[in-house]
Amino acid sequence: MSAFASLPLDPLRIVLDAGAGTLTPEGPLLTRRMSDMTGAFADTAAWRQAQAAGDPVVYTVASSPVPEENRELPQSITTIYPGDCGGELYMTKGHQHPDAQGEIYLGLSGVGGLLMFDGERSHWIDMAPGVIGYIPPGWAHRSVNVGAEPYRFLAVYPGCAGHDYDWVLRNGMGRRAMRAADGYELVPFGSSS
Ligand code: PAN
Ligand code: ZN
Repeated sequence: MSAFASLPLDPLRIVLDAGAGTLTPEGPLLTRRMSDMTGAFADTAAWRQAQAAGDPVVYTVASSPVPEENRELPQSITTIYPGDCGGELYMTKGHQHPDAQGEIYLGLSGVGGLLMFDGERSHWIDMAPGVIGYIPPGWAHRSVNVGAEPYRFLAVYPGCAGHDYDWVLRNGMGRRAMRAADGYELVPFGSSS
């Protein structure tokens, strides 16, 4: 991510459009489709079927140009679309910061959940517009859309944090968020019902 600027970056005015899910000026935009979610959803048959049936976009991440470099403070807006895969609600891949650093999320639109796991304990925060979810150092984190509209949030994190996705594949996230009649239900990670 060092392709943007030689350090230090100049002061920057960034416009957040919560309705569009954009930060202007823009940095990189990531699009995560079902085919990018290897190992994430418990029901692998449903996951393969979803790829064959159009490989839908599960979420996007729009960043500002602030680079992921030591001492910088990058920001991004994640938009998770509504849906489920075998009953498991659409979510981010989830990661641990290899350099244990805290992070804040601010809900912008829709409703979601911030699932955290420290290897032993899991913690869930209900997210909505105006809610700040605080992720302490050492807690892996994954976001889930629990509603019928796109769930969108701003993330701000230290540029040195890094993103370890394999940690979640090795250790899980403690729980999974499944669609339920009254919204969502959290179940043990090893179970999908
Ligand atoms: C967020 C996440 C973003 C996408 O900006 O990176 O929501 O989730 P995954 O990285 O798990 O695909 C963040 O936590 N940054 O540190
Ligand atoms: Zn993070």
